[in-house]
Amino acid sequence: MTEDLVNVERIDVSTNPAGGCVEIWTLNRPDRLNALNRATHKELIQACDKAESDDSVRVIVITGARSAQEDERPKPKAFAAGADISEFSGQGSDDVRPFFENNAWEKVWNLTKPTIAMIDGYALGGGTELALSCDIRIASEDSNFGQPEINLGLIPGGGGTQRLTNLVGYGISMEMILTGEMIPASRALEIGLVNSVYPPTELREEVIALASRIAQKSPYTVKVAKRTIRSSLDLPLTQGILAERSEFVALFDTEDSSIGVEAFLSKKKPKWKGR
Ligand code: CO8
Repeated sequence: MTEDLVNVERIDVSTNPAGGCVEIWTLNRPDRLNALNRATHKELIQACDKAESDDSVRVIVITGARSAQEDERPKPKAFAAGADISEFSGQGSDDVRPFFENNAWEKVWNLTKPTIAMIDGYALGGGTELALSCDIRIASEDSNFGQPEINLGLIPGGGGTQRLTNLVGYGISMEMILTGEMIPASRALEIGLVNSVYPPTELREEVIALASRIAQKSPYTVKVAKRTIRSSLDLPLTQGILAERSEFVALFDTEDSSIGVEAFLSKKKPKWKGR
């Protein structure tokens, strides 16, 4: 592990077209439960820019580092225990506005490539929100989620009031944000906050397997699917259906749709071109 606050690791998996990879971004402040300070935000934003412009990156996984277990008092496991609260002290709205207007949560949300949050431990406040900025959330049985900002006299500021509500519904989102209470992974699974829960020892393998399955699809079609599903969050149903039709029809002009259809008909595996 390097000294980077966001450690970027390229995992070679079988991709189609070949030569791609899954990137794992590890938030690397385990002694602070991977709390997201300004420097970490900056590195997350840089990682987004790099991955977006690198065609070989097919899927991005975001996770948190663990503190050394040989420490006298090892810190608990965390995806991220939120924004770094020590940076809030003495700040007024004019101090924080520029930072929050250009934030890593939206940058991750706006990535055109698929993203998976791999959560093992605490995901609180901005940590839950970072997971919510990803497309898919997979957690270990040891994970806990929450929006405890209310206990600081704040509300979620990284999209939690909106993305959490979209994902789990109005009533549960209200309960989580107004009480600030944590929920375990089992409850997060029940309410649809995470897609799956695994024993901690199996988490990484399962997430890489999932990312690899996605990396076998045409990267072009994956992007179109992501933006079309995303549009359902902003558009009324009738307009969303029209948007889907337009994206669907346009795909018939791509090489990959011809490749996919012909491969099916000749009972072969498609070899995507990514266009
Ligand atoms: N910020 C800074 N330091 C933290 C944070 C944090 N969010 N969370 C934990 N730490 C530090 C602790 O201070 C402690 O430091 P030290 O060892 O020097 O005393 C170390 O991490 C280990 O933590 P604890 O000793 O507290 O561990 P415990 O097992 O006792 O408790 C908890 C673990 C329950 C996770 C506890 O640490 C906790 O409650 N943390 C704070 C959680 C929280 O309130 N998060 C919300 C922060 S506000 C926020 O996220 C707003 C998001 C806005 C996003 C806007 C985007 C545009």
